[in-house]
Amino acid sequence: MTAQVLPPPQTAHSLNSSLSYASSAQQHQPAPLQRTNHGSHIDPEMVDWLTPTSKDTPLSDIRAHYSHDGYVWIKNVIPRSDVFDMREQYFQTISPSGLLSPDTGPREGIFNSRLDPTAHQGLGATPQDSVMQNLDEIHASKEYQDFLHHPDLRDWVRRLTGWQREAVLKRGLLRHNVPGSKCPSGIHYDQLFLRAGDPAFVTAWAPIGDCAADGGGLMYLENSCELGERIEKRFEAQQEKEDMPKEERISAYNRHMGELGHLSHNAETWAKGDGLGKRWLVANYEAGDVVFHSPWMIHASGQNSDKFGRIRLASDLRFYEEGANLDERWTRPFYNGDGL
Ligand SMILES: O=C(O)CCC(=O)C(=O)O
Ligand SMILES: [Fe+2]
Repeated sequence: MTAQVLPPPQTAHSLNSSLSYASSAQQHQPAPLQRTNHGSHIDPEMVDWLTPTSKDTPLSDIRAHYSHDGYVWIKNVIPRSDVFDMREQYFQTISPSGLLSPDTGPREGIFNSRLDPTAHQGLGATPQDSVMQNLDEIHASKEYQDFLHHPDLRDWVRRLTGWQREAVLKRGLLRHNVPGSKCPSGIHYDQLFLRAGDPAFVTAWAPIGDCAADGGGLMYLENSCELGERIEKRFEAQQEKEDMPKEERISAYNRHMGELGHLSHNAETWAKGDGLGKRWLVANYEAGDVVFHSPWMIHASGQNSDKFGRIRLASDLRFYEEGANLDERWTRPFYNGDGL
């Protein structure tokens, strides 16, 4: 029997005012200031709240929300203690770099504010060579590979998509972002990095710890799936015109791409221009939450300005339906130099 596949985001449903996910007390508060990678504040008019969804929302509404908005942020998917175990394991493994504040533990993950943040960047930005071996180790660890297979997470993937069986890409990523450092992730949609496969996956983004809205979590460009798809079509047309070899076309780092494969690192100027004036949606994430987003949804991480000095740690992982045409380059755990 063929498994049911979600309709493409934003094409299958018109906005339906009866959707029950819509309101939250925080949406009446102004969102906190966000910084671009250059350190300036983003115009507050361009920032609003992401909409949370509770687990007991009817499944049809959850699916409609994902299809219409390109994301669904589900609360309490994974037990908090499992998430904090992963946080502890990560900071334990990379603590030889000395980034933790003295007298605090790896489960807390507090940055030593006496250090230079730019010397302690994580994956997605430019980590120092000395930490690379530890990053290889944690990504290959049983604890992290088990996390990618967390039964509660996978259960939600199947519920959301209707797939009978899902395949998780072993190349999940753990990205830390210390207060004051560059954002690990510039503006992008995920298909840009997974071009060798079909845009038929679902990304699960999980904060590994609590992460306040000014703590460097993901921010999503509202209603941006069509725009993401259009931008990719433009790239494809250019590549076609130039008869670019396939290996270059599937690279997120070919000559048409920006720094580190991203569309831009300036969340304000880009959103006002190429982003068509759309707003960034931000959130107070808690350990256990998962945001599922579409391959075309445009997003970036904010700069971490956490007032408690917490290091933002998050993981992104991707699921296809079993048997789908997936990007084989992502089927091995991350290692330094894998070129992706
Ligand atoms: O955690 C990040 O900074 C980036 C994650 C991301 O881009 C994703 O989950 O697709
Ligand atoms: Fe992404």
